[in-house]
Amino acid sequence: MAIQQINIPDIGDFDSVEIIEILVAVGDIVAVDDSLLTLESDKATMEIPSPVAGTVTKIAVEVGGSVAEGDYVLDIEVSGDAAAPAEEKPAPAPVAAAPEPPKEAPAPKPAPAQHASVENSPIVAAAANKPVNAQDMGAKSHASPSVRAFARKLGVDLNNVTGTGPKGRIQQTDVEAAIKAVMSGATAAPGQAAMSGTGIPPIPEVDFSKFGETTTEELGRIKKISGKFLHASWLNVPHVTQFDESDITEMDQFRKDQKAAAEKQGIKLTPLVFVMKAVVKALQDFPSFNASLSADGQSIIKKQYYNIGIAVDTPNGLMVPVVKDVDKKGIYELSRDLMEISAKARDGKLGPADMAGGTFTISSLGGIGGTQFTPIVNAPEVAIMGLSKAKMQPIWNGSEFIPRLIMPFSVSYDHRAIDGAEGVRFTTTVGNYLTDLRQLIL
Ligand code: CAO
Repeated sequence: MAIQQINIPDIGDFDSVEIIEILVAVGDIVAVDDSLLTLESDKATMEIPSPVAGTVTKIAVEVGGSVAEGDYVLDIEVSGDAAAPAEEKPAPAPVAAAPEPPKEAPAPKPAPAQHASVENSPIVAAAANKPVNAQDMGAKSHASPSVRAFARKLGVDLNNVTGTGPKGRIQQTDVEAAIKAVMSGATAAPGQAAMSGTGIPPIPEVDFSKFGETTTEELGRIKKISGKFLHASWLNVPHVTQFDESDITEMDQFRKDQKAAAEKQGIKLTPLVFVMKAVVKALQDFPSFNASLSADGQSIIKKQYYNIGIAVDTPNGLMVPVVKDVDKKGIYELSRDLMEISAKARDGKLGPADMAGGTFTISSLGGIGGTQFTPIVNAPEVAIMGLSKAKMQPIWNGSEFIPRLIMPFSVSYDHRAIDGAEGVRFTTTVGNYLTDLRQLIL
């Protein structure tokens, strides 16, 4: 049995290409066209197929090394009849990184080496700066053909997989992690998202105990439920957050003036109820904020009722009960409703009806602190307001600095439903109403 030295075949216009994988080991039995090495240029990857059948007896190269056409890479002890005389074998053209097959079509077999046209391969097209056709786009993901084949077999679109290998190269473990994420529900199903290109790359799993002590606690039931809604909104809604602030000096003075009277009726007046009223007035001015998109995303459904969801921090997690008909209620009634639903939320006594029918949500962290934050839209609503802590600040009135109570706030909105200019007009309007509550009765 003869030992045949295997050299790098014609690989197109490349002087030196990196070896990113050695797919065989000494002692491995290979058949003709079995892949031996994976090479990668900055444009694409290609596998070097074996021109003979036999047993690998020596490997003369290493991962990370570079090779060019004609370079010796390994020895194969050619087995019996299977071995074709080397000179009769056609020069195996490099198989450029195969494009991902269309969903309906069966995975195409790589063209046999002897028929592969170097001129038509994506690697050559890219290298020659020729336009690469749509199918060739699959070559964009850095992955060896064996990893591509693995992904293809499992129906995973490599464009949706994050590579953790050198230079972001996708490895088999990355494909496995992507599948795992889909199976665990962290992302969409492979048939849908992976193939349609809307899947998200998974976050690699890390064994944190390697770095120090850890404890693992299961998330509470509410957190698990709200987490799914938040994640769905984060992924589906193109968010924009508009930051603003409002001078609420007069508003807060009015609130303090009313506080004692309110307390006599068992009511605790906080800035939030005034904000609710100001928001509803602004929603009437800007109906696109009191709306939802239709399921097909082609229409906007504007609501003529004003039910404000209030994010409530409970020991079990975030809950969003809804205060109904805010446009029809006075400050005291709203305060009563707010106290009632937040108590119910904290006691875990909210029913489904208490949380249904919201048209816009307010998340108030003002009682806790913070300067600004980016709330996540409570989809299918299209906008949410975040309130932060009001602080006394020196404001220039044209001739001197005067102390004013300034409340920062933000509004995140679904950019499909609301334009940026409308976004800032809305926040400016809410801010103006809060600065001068008298406008609410105009
Ligand atoms: N700036 C300054 N002070 C504020 C303020 C603001 N924007 N908002 C409230 N305050 C003050 C209140 O006036 C009150 O002070 P006093 O007792 O001196 O009057 C104090 O902060 C506490 O208010 P509160 O939080 O009890 O009442 P609230 O009406 O403002 O809020 C509720 C009610 C249910 C929204 C709130 O208790 C809560 O749960 N907030 C957290 C919401 C949350 O977690 N959001 C995040 C969602 S995303 O993860």
